[in-house]
Amino acid sequence: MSDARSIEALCRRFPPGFVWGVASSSYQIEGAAAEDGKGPSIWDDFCKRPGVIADGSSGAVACDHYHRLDTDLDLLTELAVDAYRFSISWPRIQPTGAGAPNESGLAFYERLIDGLLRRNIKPYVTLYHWDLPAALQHAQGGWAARDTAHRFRDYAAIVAQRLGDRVASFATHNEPWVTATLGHELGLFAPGVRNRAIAAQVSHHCLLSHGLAAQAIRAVRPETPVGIVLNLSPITHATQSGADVAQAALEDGLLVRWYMDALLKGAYPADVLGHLAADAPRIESGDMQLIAQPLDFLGVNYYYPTIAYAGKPASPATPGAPITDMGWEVAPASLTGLLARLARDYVLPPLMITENGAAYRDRVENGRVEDKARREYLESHVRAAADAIERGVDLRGYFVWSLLDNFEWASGYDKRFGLYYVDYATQARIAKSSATWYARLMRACRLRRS
Ligand code: IFM
Repeated sequence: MSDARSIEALCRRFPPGFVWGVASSSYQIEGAAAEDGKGPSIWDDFCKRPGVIADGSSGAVACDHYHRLDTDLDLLTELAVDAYRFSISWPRIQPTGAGAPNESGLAFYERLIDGLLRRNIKPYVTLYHWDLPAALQHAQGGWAARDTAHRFRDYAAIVAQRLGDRVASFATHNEPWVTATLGHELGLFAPGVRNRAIAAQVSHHCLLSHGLAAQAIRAVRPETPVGIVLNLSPITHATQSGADVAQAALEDGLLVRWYMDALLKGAYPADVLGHLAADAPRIESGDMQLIAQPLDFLGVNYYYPTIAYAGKPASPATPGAPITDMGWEVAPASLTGLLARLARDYVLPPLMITENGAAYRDRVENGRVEDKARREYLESHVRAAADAIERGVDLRGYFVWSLLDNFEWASGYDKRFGLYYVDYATQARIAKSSATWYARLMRACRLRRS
């Protein structure tokens, strides 16, 4: 089949209203870390600690997106996507995490949203993608304090009031497991705490803040869909040994069921509570009902499957399997399996794949970036998403991570996920061949709808 025919055939496997997009996050691309009244975030602080970021870098400049907004939005037009998922930097809106909003911060996101709407692109807003105002961390221990959930509710209300009339949806949190576990148990991400009990409490406060924010948004904008985004991975056991099987069940509890059960069943899984024992979070009466209020959508970020081993850390790849530059296994069928499993085990709201993508060692040659491996990764995962729909999963959207190469947290700038290559010395953007392919897919899918 010719390339054009195969792209058209792929589009036909998705329903007409399916939302196609790309995603990014504030700290990873914006830069302008201390401009126009923005307060410092915990990532601004964390990056100053020696040794925590692989290349010693930070998001202080990143892709300089804050100063290149219009030309970056033009890239979205070039890609012909329906939607752009981005996050709002809380410390741009409330520099200390409380009190009156910073008008310049709101104005930036107003410009972003209006720029999208002018280009006929739907704004998918995430309220928290890890850049907590540092003042909340210093004053009260950040997410370890219950009060931070209330501060988040106030921030959400400000954003909903000011921008909510023009956004397609609000996601409260991006990947609360990362905030809790990488940020507070393993200490690999900001704020760099290593304490399992604090991590468990943080996960509860993030979920609680999701519930409070959802209520606040709905009070102001009852028509705007509200959801949350989780990083989910199917967990398999390395061998059939009882110990590996038990470890896989526990890992699934910690990563998947802890969040899914709380949000969709209103209770934390008993086996994980038992495992945490004295480190389990303090839960006040009414918390679980708040957390489990109806979701308008659930965002799933999928990258790789997880292999569990008794007595050693889980691995993001089966030995010998093809991997990306992150060391993550390329396993599209695991995406189909994951979505089908969620649909089997839960009464779900509509699902969106809010992130999927791959880092590879891109090289610019003669002004071009030929990233065949990324294109194949994306195409195989889009096919896997279609397989899930054909198996009955109510999947409504797919977003590539990411629009641009960007600051990949503790890995710094060495890992490139973008459809557009960023030359950080000049801030030039170069469309990779995967961008050209994705734009063709977008145009073909758009034609079907018109
Ligand atoms: O870059 C991150 C993003 O911030 C959250 N999800 C996973 C991506 C790749 O690691």
